[in-house]
Amino acid sequence: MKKKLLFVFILLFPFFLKAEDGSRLWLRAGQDASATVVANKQSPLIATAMEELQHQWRGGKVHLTLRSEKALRNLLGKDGFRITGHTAKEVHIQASGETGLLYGAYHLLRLQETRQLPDELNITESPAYDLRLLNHWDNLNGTIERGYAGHSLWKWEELPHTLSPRYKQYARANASIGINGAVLNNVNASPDILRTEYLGKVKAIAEVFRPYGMKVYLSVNFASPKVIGGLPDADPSNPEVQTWWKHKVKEIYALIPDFGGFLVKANSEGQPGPQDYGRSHAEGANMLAGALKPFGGVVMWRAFVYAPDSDDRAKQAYAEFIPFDGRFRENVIIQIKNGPVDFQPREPFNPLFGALQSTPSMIEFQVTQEYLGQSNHLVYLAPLFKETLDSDTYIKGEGSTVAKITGGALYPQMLSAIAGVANIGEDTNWCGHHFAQANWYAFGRLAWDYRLSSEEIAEEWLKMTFTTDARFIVPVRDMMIESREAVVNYMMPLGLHHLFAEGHHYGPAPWYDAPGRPDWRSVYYHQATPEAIGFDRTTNGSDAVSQYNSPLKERYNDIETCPEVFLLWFHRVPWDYRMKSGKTFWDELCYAYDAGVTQVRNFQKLWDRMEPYVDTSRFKEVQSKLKIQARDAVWWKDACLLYFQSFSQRPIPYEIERPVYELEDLKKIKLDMKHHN
Ligand code: GCW
Repeated sequence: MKKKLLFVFILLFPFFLKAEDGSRLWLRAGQDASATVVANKQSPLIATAMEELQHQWRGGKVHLTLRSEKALRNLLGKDGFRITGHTAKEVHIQASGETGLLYGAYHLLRLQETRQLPDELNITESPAYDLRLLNHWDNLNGTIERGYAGHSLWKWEELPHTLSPRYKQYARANASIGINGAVLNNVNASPDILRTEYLGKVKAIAEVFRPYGMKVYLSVNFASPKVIGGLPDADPSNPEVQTWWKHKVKEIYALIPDFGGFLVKANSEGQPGPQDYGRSHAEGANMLAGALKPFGGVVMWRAFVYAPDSDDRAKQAYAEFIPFDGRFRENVIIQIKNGPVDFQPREPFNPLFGALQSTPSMIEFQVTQEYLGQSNHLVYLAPLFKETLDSDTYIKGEGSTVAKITGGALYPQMLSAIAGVANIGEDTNWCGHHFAQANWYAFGRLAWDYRLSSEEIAEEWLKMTFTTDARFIVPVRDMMIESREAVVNYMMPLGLHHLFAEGHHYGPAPWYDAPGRPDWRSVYYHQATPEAIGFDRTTNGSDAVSQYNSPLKERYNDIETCPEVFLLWFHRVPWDYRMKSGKTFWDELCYAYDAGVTQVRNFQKLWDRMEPYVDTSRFKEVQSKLKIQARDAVWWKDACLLYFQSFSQRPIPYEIERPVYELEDLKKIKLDMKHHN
């Protein structure tokens, strides 16, 4: 009888998995351990490390040792650590900075939770980038630009007196993956953030972050001295303007001694900047850098600039910034989006990487999925991030990857940095989609070590977020890895880009051709005609290829050697062009869209088989998001193929699924989502 009961219990066990809401992220370890932890120094930061280990570590006694030897400091930097000893007996974490001890503690716990702990420990780690930052595009009114997980975490109206418990949970989650700073507000910045009243609120957040090694940064509006300072202008060569910034920076550091610095979007998409006064990006950035320098702050100056009158948006950041290479102060870093246009499902890397040689550059990724199905589509972004990081710029011969350049391994930079536009909001599960948490996680892990593979990161995350059961891990990991190619296939394969509906950037509108800026219309990007499709960026066209170093420029310039994934990015391709597969271009395009739909359908089937391993609520939530994704994939496929067919005048290959929508109906869809361009 007893045996029988046990059998029934085991059989039913998976269905008793406790409902989970995703609020604990990847930090679901039991808090009931009682480890012995000792440290050779006491401080709030070390106390965080000790507390985490005491409650979660199930091995032997842990010694945290802060050491001051120069050799160790050179080896590990301030954030690196060494872990030695024996898991079950005694473990030693050593570092030359307090943050190193904290990261060492989280590393040890991660090995425990992912069941990767060896008996003998001998680990040395130090991060690839000094500054590993999230950029929040959060507005002071609580909305988030391109945020798909609810309102902002920052409750400006109740700060500084009321501190939401989520500030601490947020800092802890970041620290656990090595993220060490956050820009709190939108790059389309309200000048109000610099008012004394708001700085007091920022200070309160900084105090919650500090014991987790997280610094705060702010986006600033270049016109602030005029708007809130009452000056007649914000001209960087005006001594009054310079003095205003100096005083403002002094005020900030008096409140927040470890304040990180400023992020600036200037003369971009209507934001004010030095060009309003005939001054250059360098003059603008240097003025702010001068004010921050005495306090050790940095200026992250964005290179996301494009004007409507250029013949090719993709060329502009390079054209505007290269003339100023070497003219920026040493605490300025140019923050460059991964691709030359705008966070598309696939872009070649931004040619500014590997072209700016005397100015530090940093990479900006978008973790929030503005152009990748937002919080409805399961798209794991590590493969996208790695594609850019691993891209070879050839600036110093083969192997000059974007990662090495931005990480400071090719030319010396005072600081190296990497930023990800956050996908975090006040939703219970933080990111809107349970699997979007993996993108926050992957960003942090790659900022720490870009050599980690997408697979390793997915496995770590899955084990901590769901279960360590291999029957779940292996297939779901493979689905995650495939998901990035899937979204490229059903949205914009073969080098297509920016076919999005205006404003919300969610659904397809390849037909979009309304008056207004040409570079905000889809037809600008695909240029389909009855003869061909694609943007000619070759030496015969806009010549964007020449912004890349040899041998890339030659490779991209020749339609025969251009990687097919970038074909329409660089070339106009006749509909009957023969692809490597032997198919015509038109057929290849149809098959790619169809493959994307099939991939999502397979994700649905796979997920349903995973039901025994996942608690009911998360299982169902992911299941219903996959349904939306499958419907959207068909919507994308039909919209793009039916529309492009009106140019190609060729049949959709008979083996593939027939369209189920009418083009005219799809053109009428207007989603009620409020966003500008
Ligand atoms: O991707 C585009 C977005 C804008 C954003 C801009 C930028 C913050 O559509 O919403 O503005 O990029 O990065 O500045």
